Amino acid sequence: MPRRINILGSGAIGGLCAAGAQKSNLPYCCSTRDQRPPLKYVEDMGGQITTLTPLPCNDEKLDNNDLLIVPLKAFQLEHALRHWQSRISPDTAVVLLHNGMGGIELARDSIPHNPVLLATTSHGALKLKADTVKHTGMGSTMLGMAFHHESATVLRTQIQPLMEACIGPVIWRDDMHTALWQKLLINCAINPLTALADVKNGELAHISYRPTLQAICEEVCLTAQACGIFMDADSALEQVLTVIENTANNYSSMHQDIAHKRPTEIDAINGYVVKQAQKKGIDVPVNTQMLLAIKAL
Ligand code: KPL
Repeated sequence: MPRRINILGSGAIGGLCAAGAQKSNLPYCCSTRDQRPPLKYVEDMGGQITTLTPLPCNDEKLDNNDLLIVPLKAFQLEHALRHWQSRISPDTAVVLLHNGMGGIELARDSIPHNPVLLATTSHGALKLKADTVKHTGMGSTMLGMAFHHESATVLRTQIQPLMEACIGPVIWRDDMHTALWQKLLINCAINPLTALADVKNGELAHISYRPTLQAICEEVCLTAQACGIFMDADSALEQVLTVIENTANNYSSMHQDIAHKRPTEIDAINGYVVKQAQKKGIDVPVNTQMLLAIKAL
């Protein structure tokens, strides 16, 4: 009997996870907050619609037969982990799947004994309606341990195939910190610019955006290097351009947050870089400009 997959929230990436679990015939349930309507439909990139039929969620404490996937916004994590702390056993595996940084610290504080994995994805997904998600850009998902756990090897063999089914292809990373910085860089470049200019990701391929994208990449790479993570600005820009191309038809999550007047993840994205840069005495004017401009909206 495979682990039951518990997916939190009703966000677009959670929807992709649910559709993946369903297509692979894995037992899954979706926990939504308050009165929010549950997700019902997920349209794949070929236009085919999966109707979600999750197992009902019950109030039983999760155990080592469960996997808790937390595809929430960075700023929702603290509240969610505090809420779930008492609803999971110390051996329930938890996967945090969010943009930006801060998850490791929160997990260390609130669920220090649990096996916690981090995931970061470059799939594009969009909520078309309260109950409908569309997969708008093919990507991949990096997965690794958030911090040391004695059963890390066993966990990998159990959790990686489940995540592969939910939101594959999955690439296992022993250097998850580097993977997080690489994704952080992509979000620092694409998310604020698409939100400020009110455009789809693909628009950023226009040459007029190149100097800003390049400056963001250089600043993030300098900051990452000062934090002990090697990243090269030229290949970073190439990665950003590849994601722009692969998710051309997607509105970034920050664009959607601004468009729907929701709080954004700017503090965990460009804000995180600005904070780290300040600590290291590095000037990051373009990331600072992005942070202030998004906050001013
Ligand atoms: O992660 C994303 C986001 O929108 O938050 C990208 C990869 C930029 C896709 O839109």
